[in-house]
Amino acid sequence: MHITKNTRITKSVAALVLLLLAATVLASCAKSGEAAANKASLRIAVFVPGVVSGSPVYEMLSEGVTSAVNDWNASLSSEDGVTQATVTVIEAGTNQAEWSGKLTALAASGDYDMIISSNPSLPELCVPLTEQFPGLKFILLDAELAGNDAIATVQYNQSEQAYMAGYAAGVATVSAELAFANADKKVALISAQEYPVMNDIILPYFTKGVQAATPGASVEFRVVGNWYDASKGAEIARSLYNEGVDVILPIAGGAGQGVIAAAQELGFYITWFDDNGFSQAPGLVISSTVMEQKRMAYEVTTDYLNDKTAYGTARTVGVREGYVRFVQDDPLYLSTLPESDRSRIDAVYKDIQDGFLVLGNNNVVNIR
Ligand code: RBF
Repeated sequence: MHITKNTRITKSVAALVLLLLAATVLASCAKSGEAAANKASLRIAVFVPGVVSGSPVYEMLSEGVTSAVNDWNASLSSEDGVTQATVTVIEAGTNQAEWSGKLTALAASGDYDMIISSNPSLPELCVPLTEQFPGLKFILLDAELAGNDAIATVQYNQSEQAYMAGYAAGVATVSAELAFANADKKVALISAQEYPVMNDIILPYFTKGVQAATPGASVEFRVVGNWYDASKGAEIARSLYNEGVDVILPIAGGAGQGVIAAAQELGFYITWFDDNGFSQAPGLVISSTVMEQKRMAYEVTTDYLNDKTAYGTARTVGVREGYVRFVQDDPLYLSTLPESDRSRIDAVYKDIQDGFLVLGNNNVVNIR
């Protein structure tokens, strides 16, 4: 009896325990299944190859992604039961030798479903990771790679961007009204480092723009050696000024701040790149040729959250698509450059907008 009773009790306890266990397992399965389903496309890492501060391309990247995620989360109704999207910005720092290891660690953490980044060196770092970590997606701006079904890229037409920056510099260096324009027809590009897009597109098209505005003008090219050293940037700018350069295009991240400081100290002009830089040195910045990276980062992130990313594709966008823009409406553009100079620059920009001046593939085609 005893034994039977005990056995019965033991049996019912065991059954209860089993039931409870099964319920717990089922519940946790459902929970993790649900979490997995919800999380499957919502954990985003912004991988910054460098540091955000001082680099317009990275500021626009992180701002655009963050605001897309915030808007997406705000749009979710509480009844949706959908996990909110998350975004984490990770700065890889200025030691480029460490980027690959840091990117691999990020992928291996399993904490992210999509990594978004920006600069032309990223595709080759990401391709091996798409094989190692299937399911992980990459969206790369300011980069180009087609044919990998875990990677989508968008590049800007930097032939147009550099040509406009050069044209403005070429006009300014011979301006009759700009106080710091000297008699030498000399401008310069200071780059943080040499890289294929710089050597094959930005410098050549900057030069073409300068010489289209002012035949016979010369373009000096100098390299800082990193994307952060403002005092080196200033030192290079000073020596260029002493050689007769009166307009400089800095593409140097934080080192560009040194070029601005030198312009304020000595009196020369800046043709700015990537974002609107007029307010950096009012009266000395003669132009800003921007890439709409914040809007692009917002749009590609929103597409991703809506499962609309076209992986495997490489998009190129420029002036006519509205993602490369010469800033004409800033009051500082209007007050810094005289009308006679602006009308020359604006006419060339209009030709690009209207499709009469086609820039790219190492060509300048004027079809008027
Ligand atoms: N641009 C920046 O503004 N800041 C950077 O730290 C930066 N790092 C770069 C590193 C590499 C390896 C390469 C290839 C480009 C880098 N760029 C950087 C340049 C950027 O991609 C772009 O060409 C310029 O901003 C001009 O649009």
